Amino acid sequence: MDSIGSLGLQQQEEAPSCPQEGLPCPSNSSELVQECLQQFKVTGAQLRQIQTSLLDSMEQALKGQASPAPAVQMLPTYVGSIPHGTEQGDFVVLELGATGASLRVLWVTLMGIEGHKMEPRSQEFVIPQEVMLGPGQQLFDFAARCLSEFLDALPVGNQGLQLGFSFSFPCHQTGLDKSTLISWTKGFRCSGVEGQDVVQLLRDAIQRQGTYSIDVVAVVNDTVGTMMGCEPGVGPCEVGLVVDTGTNACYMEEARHVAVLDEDRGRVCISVEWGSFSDDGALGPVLTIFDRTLDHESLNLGAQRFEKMIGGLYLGELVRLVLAHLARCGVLFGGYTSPALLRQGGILLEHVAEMEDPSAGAARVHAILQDLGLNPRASDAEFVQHICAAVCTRAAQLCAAALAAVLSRLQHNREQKTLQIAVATGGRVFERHPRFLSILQETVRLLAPECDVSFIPSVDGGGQGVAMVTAVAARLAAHRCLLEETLAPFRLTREQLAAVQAQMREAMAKGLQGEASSLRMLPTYVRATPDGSERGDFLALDLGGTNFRVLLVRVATGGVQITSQVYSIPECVAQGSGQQLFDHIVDCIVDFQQQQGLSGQSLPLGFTFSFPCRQVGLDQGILLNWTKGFNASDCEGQDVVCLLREAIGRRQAVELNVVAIVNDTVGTMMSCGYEDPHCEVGLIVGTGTNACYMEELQNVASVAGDSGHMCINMEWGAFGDDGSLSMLSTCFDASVDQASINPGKQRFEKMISGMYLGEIVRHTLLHLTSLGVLFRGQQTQGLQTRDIFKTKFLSEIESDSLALRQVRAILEDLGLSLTSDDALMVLEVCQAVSQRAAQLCGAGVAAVVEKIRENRGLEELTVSVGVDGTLYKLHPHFSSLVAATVRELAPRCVVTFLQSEDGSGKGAALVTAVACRLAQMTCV
Ligand code: 0WK
Ligand code: BGC
Ligand code: BGC
Repeated sequence: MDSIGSLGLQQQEEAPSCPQEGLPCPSNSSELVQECLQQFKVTGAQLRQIQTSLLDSMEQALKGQASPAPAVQMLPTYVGSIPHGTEQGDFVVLELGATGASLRVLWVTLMGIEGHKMEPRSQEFVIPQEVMLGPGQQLFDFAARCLSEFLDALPVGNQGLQLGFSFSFPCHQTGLDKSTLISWTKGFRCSGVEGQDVVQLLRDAIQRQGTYSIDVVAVVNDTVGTMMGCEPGVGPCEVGLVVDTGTNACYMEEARHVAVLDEDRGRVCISVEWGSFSDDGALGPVLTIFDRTLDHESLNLGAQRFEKMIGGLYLGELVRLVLAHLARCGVLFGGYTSPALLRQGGILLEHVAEMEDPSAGAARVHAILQDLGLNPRASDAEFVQHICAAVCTRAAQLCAAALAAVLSRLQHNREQKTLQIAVATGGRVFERHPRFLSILQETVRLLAPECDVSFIPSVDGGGQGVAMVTAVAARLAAHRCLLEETLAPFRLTREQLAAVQAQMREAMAKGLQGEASSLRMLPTYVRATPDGSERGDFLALDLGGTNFRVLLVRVATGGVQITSQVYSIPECVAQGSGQQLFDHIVDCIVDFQQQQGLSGQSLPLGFTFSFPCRQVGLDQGILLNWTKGFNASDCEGQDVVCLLREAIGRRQAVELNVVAIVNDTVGTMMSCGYEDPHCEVGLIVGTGTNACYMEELQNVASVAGDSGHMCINMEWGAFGDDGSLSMLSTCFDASVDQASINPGKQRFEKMISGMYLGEIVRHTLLHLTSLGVLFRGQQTQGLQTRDIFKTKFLSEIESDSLALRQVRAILEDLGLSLTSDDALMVLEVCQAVSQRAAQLCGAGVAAVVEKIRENRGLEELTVSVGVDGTLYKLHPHFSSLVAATVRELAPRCVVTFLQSEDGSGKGAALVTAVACRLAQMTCV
């Protein structure tokens, strides 16, 4: 183990003077030795106290408690997933800090096949003392030189190399490759590094060295490398424990418990940094005068108190301080001391490990003490062995108490009565010290009896593990690139959205003039929004959305009362014959009338028919084409009011007075207009999507008259059917369109509405799976099933309150087994698809409100938009994204979005009521 210098202790020569301050010299030697040994005895109660207090500090730190500052730091490491075992490739690993005054460079080849392993090549470099205490740049330049020297010996040519940086000091990580040093420990004290991003410092040094192109992909704490280097097949190690020059542990914590992460999904590896644990209440009673002396003479006074009782850098020193004390008291070595005994760092871990090793025997102890310039008597050797054992036993017990705290935390997280867990161990105290592990195991069994712990020595000090993290980081980075590449076409720029807005304006103008346009701009013969004077009972039908509804709408002074009944339209009816469909509709009406005791009454009926109809009157609508999965025969080109009346006619004893047919956008506008007269736009974003608005009659070429207004059903679902949106269309949109029953049609709708978003996501997930980015490249039957990924899943997955496990549950129901990275990527795909939909919808609304503003030559327009549709109403972010896009693209319009409470059935009844009122006025 390291020389005195690297012990992190200040240089001091100790004068062979009287016994140490505060310690009486008792009468006989063994009593004094016993007295010293006693000091290192830690009781079960004290260990439990330390375990409990450390657990409290861990929980305080996880919660982000600032004051009092928790005794441990609990640093997130951005390592969220355990290796697949499929990681492969060649990686360079640079280890700095784990083993004190040396750094190690490794070349690790991961075979990517479980259990297949190539022995890493490595080289160790001793770090000169002045480099450990000098300027930071010097240290990183030293590291970069060692890297080159190591690579010079290997046939690497000028290939780009990926490097994993094992940096064993407390760091704030803000990414797998971004880490700021909090404070040096273990004898390092370079200037200009604390508070800096050590990855950048290494990158700069490698740059300055300029010999190899090395990409520093990941930085990890040595405990993480140890945990990740766990022999495959042993079952994932979820704790990494290092006792080398310093000591520390990491473990997999639930991300939702880590306040700083603000992530409620998956697990994340936390570096506990228990070396800084210093709760006086718990540690005070076990701290000896020797611990205080050691700390007092250390480079970092008062810091890393717990580490200074366990770390290999300090065990030798503690033994030395005890031996020096006992020698001065004349109890050992005949009261003779030697320069080595009085010199800090004179006794190293190796010495202690050997001297304590029962197999070493007294002869070996003698030899070591003689090497230290001492002339031991027979009894001295035995005493020295006891003292070594006492110091190391305490270290192992304290380490066990800390580990037991971590195990209790895991047990708490897993809500398991008994916890079965594998702990990866690393560090030369484990390798060199004969009994450290067994004492640790024994004490853990005492302190955490319900935990079944298997200790797995890490194969090569964590090098393999660091390469694993680097491979995972490289894989995640590569997957992230592929994910970004795949999602980039969904990320629309302001310019692209403004272009959609302008194109829509152009298509609107052409449509209104009756010129060729993908926007039909259909007059609806609704000339005014309700003025509140409407009265009466009306029947209303609402066909075309998720549900078919029959409604009784009572419009009275006190407002509007609605009684409604939802009926299903089976796919076979929606795609059967027209006669069958309209007979089914009449069946529902009759059923509703019977239920409401309206049989035989012929109430005025308003028919919300949410499909493109060329209206030639309020009660005449020629169906232009079906959309949204409807495809009943013999309807397109027909007047659907006639089809309904014929169906009524086929049904004996039913009389219905069909007064108006309205589109659901119109019904929604009217319904909201009843409350807010500014409501002059109707918007549907549900199964399908569409909008209507009040246009100046003079601008509607197909309708006579040039004063007043006419509500125009834009049928914007068909926008882009002329190819004008092809620059935005992705291959996934094309797949969805080709698989639809109306390929080439409703292109705008197929990028926005609920019937299609789930399918766009499914096709995108299939593509990412084929790239190996998702689900380990495993294509599942589930994911290949059409319409299996419902659009409502997007709303659920994107909801802020949903933890990752629920996202996982949705996907596992689809037969997908996935990692948290997968689930996070599925979330990003959903976000990209729904965001594009909302922005396109926003660009459409911006085009409409700007048209109204310009129609009226207003500087600024205040207008409300009545909205309905499941996607708009249920998706957690859709509505706010639409509003934000409208604010961006139509800054001179103050737009209020009114969510329709009663659906468009009420609107249809109001249109009917207006028609009846106007009809009465013309009769009078
Ligand atoms: C409810 C309206 C109905 C419209 C539907 C659209 O009453 O007219 O068609 O919203 O939303 P969807 O049910 O398709 O999600
Ligand atoms: C450092 C830890 C490291 C441990 C073991 C401690 O001094 O603060 O980051 O994991 O030593 O090397
Ligand atoms: C139809 C429109 C309807 C919209 C919303 C579209 O598929 O063509 O008429 O307004 O869906 O339901």
